[in-house]
Amino acid sequence: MYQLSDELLMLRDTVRRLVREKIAPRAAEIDAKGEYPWDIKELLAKQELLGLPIPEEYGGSGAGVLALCVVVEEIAKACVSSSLIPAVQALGAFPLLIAGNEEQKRLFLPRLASGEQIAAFALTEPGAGSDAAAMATRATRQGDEYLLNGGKCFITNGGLADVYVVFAMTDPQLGTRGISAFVVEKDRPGFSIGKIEDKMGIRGSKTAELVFDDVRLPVANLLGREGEGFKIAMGTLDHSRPGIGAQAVGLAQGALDLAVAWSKQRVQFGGPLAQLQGIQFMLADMETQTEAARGLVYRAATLVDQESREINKFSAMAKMFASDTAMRVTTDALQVFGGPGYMRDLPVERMMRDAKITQIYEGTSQVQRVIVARSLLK
Ligand code: COS
Repeated sequence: MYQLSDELLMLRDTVRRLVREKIAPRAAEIDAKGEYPWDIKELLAKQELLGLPIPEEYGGSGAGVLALCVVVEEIAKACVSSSLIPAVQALGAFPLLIAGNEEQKRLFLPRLASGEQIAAFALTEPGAGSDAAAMATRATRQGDEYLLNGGKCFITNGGLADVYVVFAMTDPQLGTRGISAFVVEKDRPGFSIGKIEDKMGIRGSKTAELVFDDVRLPVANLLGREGEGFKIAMGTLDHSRPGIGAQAVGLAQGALDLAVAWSKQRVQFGGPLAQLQGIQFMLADMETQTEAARGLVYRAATLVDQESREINKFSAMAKMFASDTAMRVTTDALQVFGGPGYMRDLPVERMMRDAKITQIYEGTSQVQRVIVARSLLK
């Protein structure tokens, strides 16, 4: 199955301490203000936690996707918004790792690994959500350049990122084989940021619309070959979905820990809630589901690190099972708290709001089921 090495256990302990001392005390404020936590991004960069899946030759630590998952899980136990910082840095780096040429890797990856620059991954459009191939953004070749027109929506780090990996149609006649991937730097003329979203959860993470109006891109900004964009996007998601699974596991564990502590301390009917079998059964189910989700997430991450051919199915199963678990466990944790849990004074309502997005972004739970079923039936 999976096993955390001594190095990963040490990494987990270091991050656990960092989260307890520096991140957990900021979580409620980050959510309430809805502001990107620049201080925490700097902290994670200083601890060299933004380049975990990037090989050492490109400035990262080369620790891999299982290491990324361990880190994301620990941060998400206390603050999901902050856990997005390493997760989305990886999401933006994966297309470069998968399809970038040597020059592109050397140009972009070291600055992402160090945190000097922030990355974003731009696939979704108003008319292309689950059906990612239905995108309308066009890139038209003109001599040594591409002219990019259209827009993207719901882009994490939109407006904050320095480097965007953008997917666009280069030949609409070819469907998924007519999509190409480009690196778009933030200061390209014609590139602007549209609406900034006001979200239910992950409020410390910025989500924005991107607008491309005759943006000129040199051919050197094409990732892979023309027409390979859809495979690059799907391959990227196969690499990144365990990270969302890890975020969901962290959320579930964080909420469960709070529910256990509350059940021992809260007195009703003459004794602690924990004496009631109705509560005990809920806690037992939450623990079992969380541990099962963790097993699947670590397994998927290990397979990604091993460059297994099975990552498509395992990443989908891990993300689906863990995010559905996070939604159930945070909902039940709030139920254990009762009325006080519904109030903004306690973190459990934030966790329930934050859990919802894990069932939606990087492919809905329904899309993950499509992927698993296709891999069984092909
Ligand atoms: N890795 C590499 N190639 C892949 C792939 C993967 N994981 N998945 C599909 N492909 C290839 C297929 O092999 C096929 O190639 P050929 O043209 O050579 O046959 C091509 O891509 C098209 O694949 P498919 O027919 O499966 O594409 P669909 O349009 O049916 O899309 C789903 C499949 C629904 C799975 C896809 O659109 C998806 O994942 N949607 C969710 C997108 C998402 O996660 N959005 C969130 C935004 S990112 S935060």
